[in-house]
Amino acid sequence: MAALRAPALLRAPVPPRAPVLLLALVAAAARVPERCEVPPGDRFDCGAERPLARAGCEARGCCYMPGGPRGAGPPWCFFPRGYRSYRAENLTATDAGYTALLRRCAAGFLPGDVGTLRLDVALETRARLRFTLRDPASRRYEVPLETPRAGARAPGALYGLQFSQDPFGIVVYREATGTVLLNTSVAPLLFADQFLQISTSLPSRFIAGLGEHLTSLMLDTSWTKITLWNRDMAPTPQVNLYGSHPFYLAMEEGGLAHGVFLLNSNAMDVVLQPSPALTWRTTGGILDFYVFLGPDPKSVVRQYLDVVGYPFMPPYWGLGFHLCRWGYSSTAVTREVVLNMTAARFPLDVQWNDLDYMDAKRDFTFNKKTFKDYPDMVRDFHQSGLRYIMIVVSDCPGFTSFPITEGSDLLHKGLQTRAVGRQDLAVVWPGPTAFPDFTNPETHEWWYDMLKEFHDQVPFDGMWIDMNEPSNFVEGSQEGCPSNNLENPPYVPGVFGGRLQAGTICASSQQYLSSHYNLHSLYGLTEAIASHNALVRIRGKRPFVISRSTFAGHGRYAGHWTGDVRSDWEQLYYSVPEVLLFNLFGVPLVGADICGFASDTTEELCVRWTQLGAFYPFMRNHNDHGNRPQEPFAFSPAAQDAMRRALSLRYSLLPYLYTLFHKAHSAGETVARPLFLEFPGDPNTWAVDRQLLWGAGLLVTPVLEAGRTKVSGYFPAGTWYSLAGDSTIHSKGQWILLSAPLDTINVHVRAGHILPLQEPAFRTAESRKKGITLIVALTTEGFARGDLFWDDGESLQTFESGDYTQLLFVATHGALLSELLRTSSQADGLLLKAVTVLGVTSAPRRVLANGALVGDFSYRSDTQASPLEGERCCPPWAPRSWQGTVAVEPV
Ligand code: MIG
Repeated sequence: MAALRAPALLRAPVPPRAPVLLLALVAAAARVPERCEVPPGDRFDCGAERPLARAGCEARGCCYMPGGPRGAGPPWCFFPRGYRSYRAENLTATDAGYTALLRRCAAGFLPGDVGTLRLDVALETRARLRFTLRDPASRRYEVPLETPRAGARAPGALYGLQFSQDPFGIVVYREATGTVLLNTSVAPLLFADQFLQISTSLPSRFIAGLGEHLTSLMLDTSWTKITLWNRDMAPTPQVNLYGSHPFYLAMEEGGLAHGVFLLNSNAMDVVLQPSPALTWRTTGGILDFYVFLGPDPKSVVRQYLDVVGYPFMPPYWGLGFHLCRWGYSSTAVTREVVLNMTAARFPLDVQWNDLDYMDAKRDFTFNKKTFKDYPDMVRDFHQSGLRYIMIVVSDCPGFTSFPITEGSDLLHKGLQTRAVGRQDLAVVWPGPTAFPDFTNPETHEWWYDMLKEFHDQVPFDGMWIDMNEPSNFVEGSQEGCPSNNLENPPYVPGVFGGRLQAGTICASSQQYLSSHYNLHSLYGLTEAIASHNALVRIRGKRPFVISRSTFAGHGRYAGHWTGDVRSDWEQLYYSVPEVLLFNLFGVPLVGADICGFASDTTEELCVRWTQLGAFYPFMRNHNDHGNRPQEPFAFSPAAQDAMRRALSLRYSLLPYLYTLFHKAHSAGETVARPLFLEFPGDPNTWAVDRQLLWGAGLLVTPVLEAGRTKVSGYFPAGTWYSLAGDSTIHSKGQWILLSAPLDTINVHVRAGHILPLQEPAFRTAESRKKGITLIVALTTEGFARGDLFWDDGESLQTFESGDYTQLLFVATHGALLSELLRTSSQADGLLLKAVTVLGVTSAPRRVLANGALVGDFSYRSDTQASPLEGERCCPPWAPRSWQGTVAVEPV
């Protein structure tokens, strides 16, 4: 079996390349030295940190060939073949893997160039290897993420390794196929204090990840620069947004997949080029790579989450419908919204307030006039089965703002010593503001105190943490920023605004763990951790935190909404890949503001957005102040009807959704899932990002364009039943045009799956008490399986402590078996009410439940789905006796 080969030391491996574009070159270049004959798509930038003219370029030993737009295509100044930066010495095997010293071959051209590096390779598991490049002579900043500890080298690895000595390079290939997954010898390694660069070849053009950006699911490899540096920025293509996830998943021929994670939180650019190849260019820290070998894409995601953490388990109510807007200006207005929802018979689980509740826009205060009865309002909501969430901006400069003035209460509470920087005077809503430094453990205590004190007055159920990029209304601080290397690094990635301080605080502000320069993109994550932990202590129940800013590993503590999206069709589409990508990043609790946040929505857009939003794992309608109202009740009766249908579809699917969250939490799975995760062997699925799956069994095909009543969707080979049981698709793996009138969203069940559903209600507290219905979607061979995870919906650690119920369902040979794998007290009240079997090809003679005849069943042969529906078929499947059988006997 795939034993690890002893690493071969290769001499300068020049990857063999077809001379595709050589013709053009030869014509232009009688004088081009051979080492500069590099096809444009294979050129790596030698002057990334500043535009060089010929002399400067050649002084670096690089090749200069101007042509094409500067910065948007092949670099004008690029490395020649065989350019020597570092050579490897003393490569030796260790218990964990390998180690070597790398030495600079000649003086580097960057300030702070590091002459000697240490390479450590750890063969951590069969499918995961890690390699780091550090400066052995100085302790540089490393991301404070707890990662699994590496033991001895894992046997039977899926990867093979080769090193090239001079110039240094590392090659990771797949043992089974020989495919090269990573090859850093395609370009020189650079390692200076504030400029670290490493390139690799890619085995295909199908690469997804590197968020957060407004992008299609698969990235464009024709000279795309992707910048990571958390930024308060309304979603716009090609710019850095709120979060940083330096992880990609790449597809290989035959449907195999691997992933790469660079554990680095500094401002960085990632450049994709046509060869295809990828360059990481970061401004600090160390190079700390994980490679995940899959071999299938689902395993890649799990292996990534093994490193950064599995998602937290949300409370059941958090999967219901959330309603918010900026501009619910008083408790009276907020109460009225809830009344309107009830009167119009819309489900609602969580009512939110934006900044409006605050006194002078300061955290942990409320307006004693407009929100005079705020505590009572929240208690009244609780009485009616609602949950309540309000925005907290404190941690962010924005609104989070703590006015820092001499003698202010907050100073007494010790904020000053816990703030980022001196008292870095950012400006946000309340005026001069300081940002709590969540890398300081003391700040977590203080944060808890603040929240606890507020919660004692206003018993909120969850937190919405905003502006935590962190966002600042002035650049750096009111007094500007000092002048130093951190504020003015030799290389500034392609950040929006052109400077690291743009829209945030000074890079050289000091935090407890390191400089803000290093920690910036962790601000939201560290706040999410503090908030998550504080909520656990205050409420003793599962926390619910939604954050705008994120970093790798965020999903372990909180969810994410995609920020200030515009109310238009383009952004409706982009929300699909965003939700899918955040699932790959391990943040399954994600959604966009339904109907759009910025600008006025339209009725049609809002209907379509509500239909799609019913399939966001986190479903919230939120609106900017001043815009046309967009609560479901604000539209025509026909539109309301369509929205009601979408909401009741979601509420009926919640037991299935909840079970998916359990699998994300317990096994590192995704909830909303791109098609390629389930069908990697079908390359037609790889780029599909206008549809999404829930788990393995449910395919959603939304309308994403105006004025359409038809939508085309890709259906991988197999049988797909409409959820309503009125049509069936037998696909060979093809695009299918579906009818999609305005009141309909297409949802298909994949043959082979059993989904647990529940009758909807206006609150999950109610729907949770209703009977369960199973949708059994048979394959043509008559097989299906599924499961249900159930607990009380909000206690902490139910899975970890074994306090849950789990059922397995299998349909085979004309019988549906239900097996109770585990039960807890929480199963009380859980009843199987009905079973619908899709794909029953002939009318049954009789139906038995646990051996007893079921009188009350119906069979429809008029539709291809041939649904068989048994109501009240299963009284024997009462609480503690979920073991049972429904047998369908053919005529
Ligand atoms: O300056 O709290 O993305 O959802 O409504 C804007 C007001 C601050 C930005 C958030 C948005 C929220 C808004 N906030």
